[in-house]
Amino acid sequence: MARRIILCDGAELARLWGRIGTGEQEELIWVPREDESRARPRGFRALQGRLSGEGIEKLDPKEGDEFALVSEEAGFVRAAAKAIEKIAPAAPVLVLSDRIDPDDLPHHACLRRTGLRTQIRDDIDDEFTHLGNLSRVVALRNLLAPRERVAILLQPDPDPDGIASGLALRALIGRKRSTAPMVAFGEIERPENRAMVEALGLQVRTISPEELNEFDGVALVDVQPTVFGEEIPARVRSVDVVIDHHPERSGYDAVLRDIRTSYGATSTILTEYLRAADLEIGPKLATGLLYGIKSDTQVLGRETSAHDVNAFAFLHALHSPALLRRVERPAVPLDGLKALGRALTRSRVKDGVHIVVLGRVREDVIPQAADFALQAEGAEWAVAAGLVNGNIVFSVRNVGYVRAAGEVVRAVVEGLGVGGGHRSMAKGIIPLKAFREVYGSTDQKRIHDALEKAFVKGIRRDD
Ligand SMILES: [Mn+2]
Repeated sequence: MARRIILCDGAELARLWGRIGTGEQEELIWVPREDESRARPRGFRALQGRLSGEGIEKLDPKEGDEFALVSEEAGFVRAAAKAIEKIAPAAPVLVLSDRIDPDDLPHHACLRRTGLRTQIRDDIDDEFTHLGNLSRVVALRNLLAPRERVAILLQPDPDPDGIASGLALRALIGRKRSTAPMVAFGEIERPENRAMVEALGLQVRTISPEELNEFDGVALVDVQPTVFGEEIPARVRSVDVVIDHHPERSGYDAVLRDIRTSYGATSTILTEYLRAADLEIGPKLATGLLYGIKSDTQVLGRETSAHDVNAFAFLHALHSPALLRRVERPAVPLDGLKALGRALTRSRVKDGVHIVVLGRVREDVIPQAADFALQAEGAEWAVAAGLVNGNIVFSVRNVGYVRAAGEVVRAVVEGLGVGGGHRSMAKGIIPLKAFREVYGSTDQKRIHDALEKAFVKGIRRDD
């Protein structure tokens, strides 16, 4: 087990540490002061010859060990940091001090400062978690800094979690769109995802796998290389960085890999990175990450970890509610609203199901119409359907405590089209041709009645 080597400057601070209580990973070292009595604080080893002697070498740090310096003297911290750098150049250092001015801290590749008496045990554990994240950020920056052009590769049809994570990674490595563009092998297709990039003024470039060779650094967020299938070029099989929360896959190389499958969103990992690095998070980035977590966890529903909740709370204080509203409720074209108006004059709530058939509309109108239709009194389910490119596209919403929407949609489209989704949201697509073959016509009344019948049946099944 990796150690936390705690160096306390003098017996008084050592005793204070002892009173706070010690963790089992901690190795307690007392650095006696010149004028100090020989009485060794309980639980501590004395560092013979102070920081300059052989004592420090005998600590024999291993990879993964971390240090803490407990002191109120900048001189001690500087000397200790220097001594540690000699025996363990890569080891992270946590400085615990209430009085040292941050400007007086030594320059060190991975050093974090926090309070001392102001801390309680849980906070110290948290700080080590931040330090662990900072170590990853430092490694990430060291790896990517010399690369001229870095591709931030997202999954095809990137979703809000991937897009926000890409934006955060770019901020972490201090790049702009020109030197670290977000790229994907497919267009952003889902209207909700397009709404996000439009509202936040982002760009995701669609590239071919071969175009990846134009970059001298490749970082994947919210996706792992083997997702792209067997035909992927070598450049994607051996990348620089992979940060993801999906199940770990094999069959590829990454210099830095951070896969956290217990997390509900990659945006949570990146939020922890940003926090650990003490980077200022503007409202745009905070809103993107907040929405990334919100959409990947179905608003902190299933498969949400305490990390996601913490990150969400942290981002919530920084995000822009106006911007979030624009992402979640993008502008609806007037003819879309009029189509909804006409559909509502004909709609009814039957057995808790509210169906609105919009006719020909822009696709992004459909999910918003479904959200709105769910507000009808007595409705537990809402289905909004529209005609898009020769298909009947429909969005489904429910109140959450009923059957899973994705399940019902799969039953409804069986043998006709494709569909799926989550507990309270789902989407289905039925080609008009397939619908006509089964129902004889594709007029709006026929679509309404067919969907109503299929949904009522699908929802009541096995009840
Ligand atoms: Mn994700």
